[in-house]
Amino acid sequence: MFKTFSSLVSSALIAYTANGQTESMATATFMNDRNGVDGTVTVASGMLEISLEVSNETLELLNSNSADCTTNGFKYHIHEFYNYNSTYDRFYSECGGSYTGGHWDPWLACGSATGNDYCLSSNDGSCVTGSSVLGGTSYDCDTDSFNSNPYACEVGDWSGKYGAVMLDGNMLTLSVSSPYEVSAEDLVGLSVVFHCSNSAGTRAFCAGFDVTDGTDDDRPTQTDNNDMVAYLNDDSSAMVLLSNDGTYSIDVGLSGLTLPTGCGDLLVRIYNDWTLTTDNYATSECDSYIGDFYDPTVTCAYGSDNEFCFDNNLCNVTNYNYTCDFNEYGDRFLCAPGDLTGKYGSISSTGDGTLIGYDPLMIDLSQLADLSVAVQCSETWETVACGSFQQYNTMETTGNMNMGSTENGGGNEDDSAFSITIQFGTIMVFLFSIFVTIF
Ligand SMILES: [Cu+2]
Repeated sequence: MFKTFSSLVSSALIAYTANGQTESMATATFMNDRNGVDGTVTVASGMLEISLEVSNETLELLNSNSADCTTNGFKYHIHEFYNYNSTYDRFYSECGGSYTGGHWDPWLACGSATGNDYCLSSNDGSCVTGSSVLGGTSYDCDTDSFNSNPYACEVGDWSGKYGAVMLDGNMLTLSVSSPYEVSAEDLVGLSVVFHCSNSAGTRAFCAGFDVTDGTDDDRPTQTDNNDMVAYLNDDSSAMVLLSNDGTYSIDVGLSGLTLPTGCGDLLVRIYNDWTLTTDNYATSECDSYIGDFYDPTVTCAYGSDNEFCFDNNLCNVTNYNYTCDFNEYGDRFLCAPGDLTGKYGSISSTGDGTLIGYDPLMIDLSQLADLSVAVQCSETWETVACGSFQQYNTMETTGNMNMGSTENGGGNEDDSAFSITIQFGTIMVFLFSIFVTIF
């Protein structure tokens, strides 16, 4: 069973690599002879690195024009665009709103400088208040709130998420990473803007991003989070398993499901409740157990009861349409984190009922503890199976170890035999090495 799973996962990873989705590198380049700022801001494989040297003349200019510009370091954000013919670095008013826009905020966290038109702060006709996922009405993004809920921060509010970058002599140096960070390709056409840390937040310097071939480094994993699983049948052979390394393995247990006529393909989506106390799965009456669609980034996808959604229209804008194009960099942030089908594809009702792969923007698994998953008909929205999320325990002995394979489960004997074989092999290697040492 272990072999089956690992070979499935590695073939999924190979497929992911073969899809041309290996990480590139985005670089914003600052050249000393332009504005006295020299170095780069780079993004690759979920890592953000800043290495800039600011000349004495430039520091004096910044501080003489804006009191306390550099005392508490610089703030820095991804801005929506770079309205120039080149990505060269610029200074002061050349970094203004007409050239760089507001903060890039596809998850609708809605800080005061957001560029997202659906934020109340940016547009009269709009409605979304700051960091609404935390339940309040004002923007709340610092390192702590980002660590507790990544959807609380504007994706582009780097200094909110990681803290201001402080001058060390003339150097600004930073290296941080997160599984929720942008990929290089998300930054095509976007810019980085550094601001004074004074209350005015004066725009100091900026540059556009260039995207080039990068590394094959792995993206960061959700190291502090447990793998989460929702079982969908009584022998736990059907499950939705989301892992902290970004891999997923889904088996809806197709042979055990009774599909209504006209069901169409099957959708897999995350819901925000579980009220069935007697069991952790169901194949009927699901709609009374699962609550509403889990929608932390205010997408207003089908079933969302987010307070800013009105019959699936965000802020009651009638021509709003939820779109999820997960293969399109930048746009992939518009997919609801719980729209597994939107991200991974639907499941054919005539196939084997499984989906496995790698998600470079895996949902924050720490949010799933009280949540559930639903398997639904794409044509009728009927829910044909559901289950509640729990921590996935790889050592558990009650459920079987069938991980999305179409083979039969019930592999406990196999597993113990496998483990005994390993231990026997280890002992033999140990004895052999003693033998070699002696003779
Ligand atoms: Cu900014």
